[in-house]
Amino acid sequence: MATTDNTRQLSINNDARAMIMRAREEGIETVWDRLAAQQPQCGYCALGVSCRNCAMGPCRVDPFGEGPQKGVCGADADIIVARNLGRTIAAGASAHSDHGRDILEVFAELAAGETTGYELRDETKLRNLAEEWGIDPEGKEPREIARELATSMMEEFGIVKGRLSFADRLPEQRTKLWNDLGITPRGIDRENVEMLHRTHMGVDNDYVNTLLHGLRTSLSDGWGGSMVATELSDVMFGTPMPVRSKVNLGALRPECVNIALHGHNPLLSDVIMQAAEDPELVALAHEYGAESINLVGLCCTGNELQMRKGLPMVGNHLMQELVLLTGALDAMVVDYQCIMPSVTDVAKCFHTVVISTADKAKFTGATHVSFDPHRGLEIGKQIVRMGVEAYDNRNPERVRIPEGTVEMMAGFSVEAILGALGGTPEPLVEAIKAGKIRGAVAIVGCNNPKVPQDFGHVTLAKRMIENDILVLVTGCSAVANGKAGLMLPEAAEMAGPGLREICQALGIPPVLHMGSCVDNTRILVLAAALARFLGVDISQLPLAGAAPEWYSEKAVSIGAYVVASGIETVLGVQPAIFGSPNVVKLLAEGLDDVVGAKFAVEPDPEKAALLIRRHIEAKRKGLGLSCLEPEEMTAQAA
Ligand code: BF8
Ligand code: SF4
Repeated sequence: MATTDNTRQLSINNDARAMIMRAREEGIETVWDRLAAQQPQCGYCALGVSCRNCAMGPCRVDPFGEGPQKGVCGADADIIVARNLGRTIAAGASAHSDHGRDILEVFAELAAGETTGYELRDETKLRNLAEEWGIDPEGKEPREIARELATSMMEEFGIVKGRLSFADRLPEQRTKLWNDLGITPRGIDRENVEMLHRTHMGVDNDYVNTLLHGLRTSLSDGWGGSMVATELSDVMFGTPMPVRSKVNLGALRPECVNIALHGHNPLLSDVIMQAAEDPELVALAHEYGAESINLVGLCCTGNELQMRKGLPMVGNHLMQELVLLTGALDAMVVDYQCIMPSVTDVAKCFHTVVISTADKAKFTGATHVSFDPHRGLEIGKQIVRMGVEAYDNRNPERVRIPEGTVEMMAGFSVEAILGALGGTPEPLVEAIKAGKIRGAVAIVGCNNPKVPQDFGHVTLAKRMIENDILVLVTGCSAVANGKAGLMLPEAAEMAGPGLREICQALGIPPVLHMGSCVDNTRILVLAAALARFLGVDISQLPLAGAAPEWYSEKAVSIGAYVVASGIETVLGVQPAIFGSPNVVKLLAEGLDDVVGAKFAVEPDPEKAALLIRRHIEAKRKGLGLSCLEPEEMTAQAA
């Protein structure tokens, strides 16, 4: 296999490039090799005009107008594209909401006193949530409140209530808009199931109607399942507060047992963190000659633990194979979502054990330890023990850990941000009014091997802060910006004068880590709080969203609920919709008249930055605030 160094086109991260080179030297296949082997990828699928929803097909519509224009059933490009997009949203929303349900079930079992290793760590948040949900917490024990809250939340997954309580957090303008459009989500599972129904052959054959339900489905995630996940995780594991941490492969320690926690759900990883401190297991690690047990995070499970406990991160999505290539990882513990099936193949080339833990997410080549919250701590210890034992098989001669880590801060929950501002959004609003902060952008989502890893996230974030736009990050974007050194208070030096002044006064970075991907709901909550404070709709605020390197169905759901909540969103990777000019027109133009926000697709982060700046200035103008005119802004930094 060739070992020429073209890795700059694959990642902007030195650690990643070093490990890609090692993979090539050793003939170990990675995601980039498989992407190359897939070329050319199917053009029909890329445009969204292929359908295999029934056995009369599969069908495809010819985008050049020469071949068939309808599937066997008569569905045209509009219907096929809308149905495919609808199913993509439903899959993403289901992933998030099923994660939320898993948290809720353990929360209910905790309330019933049936779990080990879990506590109600944030009682204030529990009481606040109870009140918000119409439960009187007065004179009740925390567990009793939790029981009532759990029941009430479970009712919102189905059709018992017909409404989502968290939607009460919206400004009234948005509530009315959703009601008028008929897109207020009625139940978390219900909207997803209905999307599968609607996209069965011969049900919803009106692409506009299908896409409106797509918005409702995504809202059942953002204001439903994901929000349940975030809020209950805070109650059980603690509401994040600013914390120092670090990132990069250098977080692996050659002298220690290294265990990576990968996936999305904090339920098991939190108890694993407790288990890793168990004196017996630490003693066992010593027996094997290791100094201690070192836990590191990957992807959003890592984000959850970094946000609450400062756990060091080894990387984001595209690092999951590369961390194995260090030869220093003894165990990779996975729960679910975004875990490439290939990790077990790469692990086989080393001594690393891959331990799957969710019964709904098994991996060929992994050892499965079934997670059971009733025996949480016991299972946590069992898993840590497996990691310690695997350390004994490590070949020190094969260990190659790139040196150094980058310091970063995490922990910016809404509570933490408002806390830093003195308990009210007013100082932030005043800074925006005065133009010191022009607005804010949420940069979220994944890595995608079609984009040089982290390039989109970091370039966009830099342009934003240089131009006094506060950046909020979650998911893999947070990890990317952490690696780039943008998530320390010192990074305020890189910001424009206004944002720099505010960050320095508050001692915060210009790029704020708000958590995992389900924690995008924190951004919704913050946006809604700002809008309510100002007495305006969310769509009037100088805000934008961006997903420069997205790959996942979950990211499509996120994009849709962000737009449906009134925040314009720029995607860096083309979604599979371009086979239907009508769908494109609806999403990129028409939606603006309907929900006050729309999508844009812009692969070049410099151009995306300009788009966002212009959008933010236009929103400022709408609010009667000082603003720059479009011609005053160029594609370069101010
Ligand atoms: O939920 S950003 S690659 S790890 S999907 Fe996955 Fe995308 Fe990363 Fe987290 Ni979110
Ligand atoms: Fe073809 Fe229609 Fe069946 Fe899709 S639903 S596979 S377009 S016949």
